[in-house]
Formats: sequence, structure tokens, C-alpha cells
Amino acid sequence: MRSKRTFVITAVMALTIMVSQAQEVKVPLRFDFYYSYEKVVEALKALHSAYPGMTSLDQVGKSEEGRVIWALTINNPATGEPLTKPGVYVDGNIHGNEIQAGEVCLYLANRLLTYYGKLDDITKVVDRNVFYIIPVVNVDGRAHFFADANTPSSNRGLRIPVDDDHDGLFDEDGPDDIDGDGNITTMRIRDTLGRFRTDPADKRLMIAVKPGEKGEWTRLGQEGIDNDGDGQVNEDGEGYVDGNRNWGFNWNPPYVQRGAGDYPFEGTGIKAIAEWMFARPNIIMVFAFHNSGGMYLRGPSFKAAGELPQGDISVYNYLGENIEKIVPGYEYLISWKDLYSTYGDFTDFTNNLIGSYSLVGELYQSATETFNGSDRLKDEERSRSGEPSEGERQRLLFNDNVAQGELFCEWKPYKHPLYGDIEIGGWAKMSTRMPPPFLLQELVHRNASSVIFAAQYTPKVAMDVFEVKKIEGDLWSIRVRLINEGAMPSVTYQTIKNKLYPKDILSVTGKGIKVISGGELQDPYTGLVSYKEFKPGVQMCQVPGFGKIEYQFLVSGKGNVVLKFESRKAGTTTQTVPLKEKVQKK
Ligand SMILES: [Ca+2]
Ligand SMILES: [Ca+2]
Ligand SMILES: [Ca+2]
Ligand SMILES: [Ca+2]
Ligand SMILES: [Zn+2]
Repeated sequence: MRSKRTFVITAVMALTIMVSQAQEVKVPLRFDFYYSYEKVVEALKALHSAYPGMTSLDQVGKSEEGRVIWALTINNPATGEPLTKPGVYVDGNIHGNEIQAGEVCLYLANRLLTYYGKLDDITKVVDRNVFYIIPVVNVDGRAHFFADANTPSSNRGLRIPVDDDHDGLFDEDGPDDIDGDGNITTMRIRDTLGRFRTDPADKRLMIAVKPGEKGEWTRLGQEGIDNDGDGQVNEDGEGYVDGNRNWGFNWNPPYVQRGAGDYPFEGTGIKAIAEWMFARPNIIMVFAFHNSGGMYLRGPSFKAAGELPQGDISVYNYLGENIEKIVPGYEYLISWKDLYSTYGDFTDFTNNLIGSYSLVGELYQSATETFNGSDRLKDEERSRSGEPSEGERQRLLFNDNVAQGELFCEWKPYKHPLYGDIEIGGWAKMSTRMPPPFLLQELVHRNASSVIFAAQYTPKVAMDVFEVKKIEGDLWSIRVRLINEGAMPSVTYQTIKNKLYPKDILSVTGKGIKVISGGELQDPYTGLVSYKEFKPGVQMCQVPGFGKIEYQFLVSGKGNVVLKFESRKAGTTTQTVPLKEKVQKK
């Protein structure tokens, strides 16, 4: 017979095993829960050890609190080195609270690796592209969002202390979880002179009183007490330096824009990622995932930048219009025009200094939380704005009947040291800006599909030497065509406009040959060529998306001619042709 003690030990061991099994991260990854920062790291390590030949796992840098920012690179070495392929960079969670962005990144990695060799479309992009995936940029932010009490919107910034109220103390008085339920909700107090009354449609909501109406409530802001006894409540919370206002392109100081930081790249992780990207000049496509609203945003991020070159707009429109169909309900928009201007943001940095196409994905629409049979409500206004909001009423019914009360903290009385008898309540931390886990699967799949779609349309340049003709003696004419099946050109138009780096190069060389002249073939029928006067054997070029470009060279000599196209973004293509007659049909 087992002793009681043995039984207890066995039970504890069994429980420990059960818990550790339940939390074990295995490939294929699951997407019916949210990964803490530690679980994200486990998931990346699990993917890397399941696919060691196809992945590398790099420490990009460390955060203010010393956490590692990890990048998973997916590349098939059998089809070439990473730098020789069009790079697709995907990150998420630069804002600490915007967690499902990390799951989209993990899902993308999981999808590419576990379906490689099973689905042609996946196999093709994995073979042709390299994927750089950083699921969590603000690693401290994600860790604290899970560990600490928060609102759905708090804990966005980097862990750089800022003295918001200029009292010489840093981050000394943020919101407090005064009822200890893990959420920072709202405080309200009964007040007949208050500006709010109870919404007759749902007692949990407040609506603004109209002139002449009697008030019922005054809102006291987020849960909290006066931690430093300076007479103010919650006046100096964590940070605030916003990782997405701290990049080194068109950065503006804090008096222009809150959260800018004292100087660009002040965030150690932000700087580390910038350097990591500069070491990967093949990155042509960037996705940065955030929440929320259901949008894909392109730049520019600020009005004074003017419009992008038309060639780039066409690429964005092609991607954006298709992504709107891949993720129904999401809108493709222009950042500054349809939202607001920002300075020092990430995608302006990548557009202008990495030379990539860049989209911000704002994940999730809380308007999909309805209980009236409709897919989503147009009316997303919060009751905070004072109007009765059908959207928020529906979300509460969704909370009650579909989420069993998980999303909303019911109002309850509380005795506050400063305000006396108050009530606290409101939306829970894990609500509003992210789907409840049962809706997560579709969100991560569709948005990862946007990335895979874009990868399919990165530049795909082929070379065709379509004519070699003898002029006389050992003088030859060579015509070559560069064809791009991708939607993206081999160099962005913005890169050319900014003179960010030299254009791509088409060169003609050969041991026994000399290049007499060469240039772009404007009209193959009339033979009109725009000749380049100096160094005709080296042509600077851009191969347009869904297009072609043709060149004609005159060379003298004997033997083989080597034609080489070299592109930062579209890789290198080489052909060796003998100097003997060759005429191809078009
Ligand atoms: Ca302070
Ligand atoms: Ca609370
Ligand atoms: Ca203070
Ligand atoms: Ca205070
Ligand atoms: Zn964000």
C-alpha cells in the first residue's frame, strides 16, 4: 500500500508533468492561445530545431531590460545564399501591447516550414525568397504586457524611463491594479453634476448628458492611486518612448511628437534591428504588424513627404487591392492621408533607407464582435465619445453570450483612498484590440497569406540573349532582354529618386572581346538605341515590374561573351554566349 506521503509526491509530480506537457511548444505550432515572450522564444527554437537546414536563429540585439530580440531566417540553401534572393522581412509587436502581430509572424514561419514540399505555392516562395522574421520587436513590452496588469492599449512603449511630469522622478506613478484582477480598467464616481449618465440600453455603458439633463457619473480615468503623493493620480507611467517614432528617417523631437525619444535610435533594440537590416540589402518587401482596425497602410507617413513615385504607387495598389480580398473587411490606406502624420516611423525608414516596399498591417476589427447576426458593425465609436454606441453594445452582448464574460470586467464598488466610494470596471486587458483566441486562427492565416502573396510578386528577373548578329569581320551586335515576372521592379522608384544606391548593373565582359558601344534598345524595329558614352559595357538599369527592358551591345573579338545582371534585391543572373549567329523569334 502506498503511504499518504508517496501519494502526495506522486500527485504533485503528475501535476507538474501535466502542466509542463500542456505548456510544451511543439511543431507544428498551435494558434489557439497567445504566446508569452518566453513562449515565442520557445516556439522559434522549436521551429529552428525542427528545420535546422532551412532556418537560422539570430540574436539581433537586446532590449533595455536585456531580453533578446530573435530573428528567424528561412532560406533553402539548395537554391542559393540568402543575400542572392529577394528578401521578405516581417516583424510584429513593436508596440508592446499589440501581441497578435507576434502570432502572425510565428504562423507565417510555421506555415512556410511545415508546408514546404507539400503545397507548390509555398515551396516556390521558400525556394525563391528568403524570409526574415522578427515576431517580437518590443520584447520588454510583450513580456510586461503578459506579466503586468494593463489596459488593452497600455504598455506600448520601450522601457526607457521618462519623467513625464518633470518632478525629478521617473515613471513613479503609473496606473495601479487596485482590485488585483490583472486588468487596468476605469474608475467612475457617482456625481449628479457629472457629464455622463447610464446608457438605458446597457447599464454597463455610459453616455454623455445633453444640455439640461441630469448627470450620474464622472469618469476618474484609469485605475490607480497617487503613488508619490504629489496630488496627481497616474501622472507618470512607464516610458514613454514609442519604438515606432524612434527611427532615423525624418525623426522629429518630442515637442513635435510625443514618444519620439531624445534622439533617433535611442531604443537599443531599434538600433540593433536597423543595423541588422542594413546588413541585408536584399530586403525588397517589409511587413510590420500592429493592432488594430483592419488596415494595410502604405507610406509616406507624413504629409510633407509628398506623394511616392507613380511606379511605386502602382506596386502598392497591386498588393493592397489583392490583400483587401485576402483579408476581407481590411482596408488598404495611405498612412498620413487616411490616418495621421508620424515622424521617425519604421516603414518610412525601410522605404527610404533600405529601399523596400513596406506595409503596416493593423490587425483585427473589434467590430466583428457582434450579437445581432451581422458580420461587423460600421459603428465602432466608443461610448467615451459620448454618443450611445451600437458597436459597443453589440460587443458587450458578444462578451456575454459568445465569450462567457471573458472580455469585460463588470463594474464593482471600491473604496478609494483619495476619491472614497467609487466603481471600477471596463474592458479586460485581453480584449478590444485582439481577437479572443477562438478567432485567432483565421486572423493569423489570412494575414500570413498577405505576406506569402507579396512574396510571390517580388522581382523575378530572367535574362534572354535573343539576338547575336555578325555585322562584319569580328564586329558583332548582341541584343539582350531582362524580363521581370514580379509586380515589384528590381529597384524601387523611390530608391532611384533618392539616389539611395547605384541602380542595378548589366555588364558585358569576355576574355577575347571589347565592348565598342552599348545602350538601351528603345525600338527593336528601327534599332533606336540610347547609347551610353562612357563604359558602355556597364549599364545601370532598373527592370520594371511585370515588364522588360532590352539592351543592344556592339562588341568586337572572338570567343565567349559573359552577360551579367546584378541586383541588390533581385539577385544575380549570368549568361555566357558564344559569338556566333543566333536569332530568336520574339
Ligand atoms: Ca515624474
Ligand atoms: Ca483591475
Ligand atoms: Ca509625480
Ligand atoms: Ca502622483
Ligand atoms: Zn502599433
